Amino acid sequence: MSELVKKLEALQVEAEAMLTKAQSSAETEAWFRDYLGRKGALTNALQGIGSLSAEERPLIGKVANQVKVALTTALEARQQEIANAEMEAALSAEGVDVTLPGRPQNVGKIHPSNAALRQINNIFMQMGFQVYDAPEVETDEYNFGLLNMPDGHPARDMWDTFYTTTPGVLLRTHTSPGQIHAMREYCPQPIRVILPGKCFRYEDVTARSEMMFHQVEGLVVGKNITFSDLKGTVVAFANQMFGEGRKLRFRKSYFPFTEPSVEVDVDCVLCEGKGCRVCKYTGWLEIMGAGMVNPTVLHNGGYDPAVYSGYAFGMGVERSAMLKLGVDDIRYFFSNDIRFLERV
Ligand code: 2NL
Repeated sequence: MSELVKKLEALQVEAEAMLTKAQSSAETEAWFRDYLGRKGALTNALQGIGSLSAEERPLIGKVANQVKVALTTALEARQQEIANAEMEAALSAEGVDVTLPGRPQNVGKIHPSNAALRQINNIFMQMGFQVYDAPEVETDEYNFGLLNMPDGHPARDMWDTFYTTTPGVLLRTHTSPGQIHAMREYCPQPIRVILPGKCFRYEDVTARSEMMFHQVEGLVVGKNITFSDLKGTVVAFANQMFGEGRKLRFRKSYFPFTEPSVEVDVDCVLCEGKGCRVCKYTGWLEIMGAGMVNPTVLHNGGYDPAVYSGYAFGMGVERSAMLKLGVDDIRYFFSNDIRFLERV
């Protein structure tokens, strides 16, 4: 009997010693199999219990139970230690050092077309112009007919046009049809509007022309509006857009919807008139077309040309941005090259 008790006590000592060597959950599981499992050392040691006398059996049973409880308690304690250690290790391995510097994020930027468009809008809004919004899909009548270009008018060739499959419906080639809408909406009140937006031309895409681009057009209609008003407005605009003290040049030109018509140049912002790549060595940059609204167009808008007069102008937004920034290819604006979008 005392032999079996000694055996059990020795087993406990050994098992406890082995348990301290277990370093992981897997190792404590193996230890459990070795000592407490169905085929473990404790079960093994108790195999001889059947041959013991009825007096001896309860004592051995009691000792065996004490050993089992002691080992089970020790196992739980060891498991807890290991779990804590594993948690510690995981925390220090995955730990976040909040004092490290952050990674810089790419922030979005206003597209250069929209930036230029907003700048132009702001300059005219400060001068009392209202922004008027109009459709990009138009009728032949609004895009050409009411602008003094009836069917077969040779000036229609100035605009290569995207037609839709619906007869008489097209993508506007300029923002001018919106000005007719504005006149018909506001007539007979005086008007001072600008019309920013997309225009479409059926053209080969080159460094100088895209099939979609933005325009800003302005229209002023009232009594006693003169060419001087147009000049004063254009000078004020050019000084804000291209820099104070710009020289301006008005050249005679032709548009079917204005008479007289002019094209406006500023002295080159890059070379200040000396001649460079951007101004093609002329010293001048063309910034807009303009003129006094043709009486036929005033009449089409609902205004009596004997009582009312007006001026109008139009400019390409990407073109203006290219001149200001010295960009030499309009395709950069619409090719989504992040290097361009970030730089300008
Ligand atoms: C250019 C020239 C221009 C207009 C647009 C206009 C509109 C109406 C009546 C009269 Cl409703 N004129 N617009 C006038 C002159 C020039 O644009 O080179 N644009 C890029």
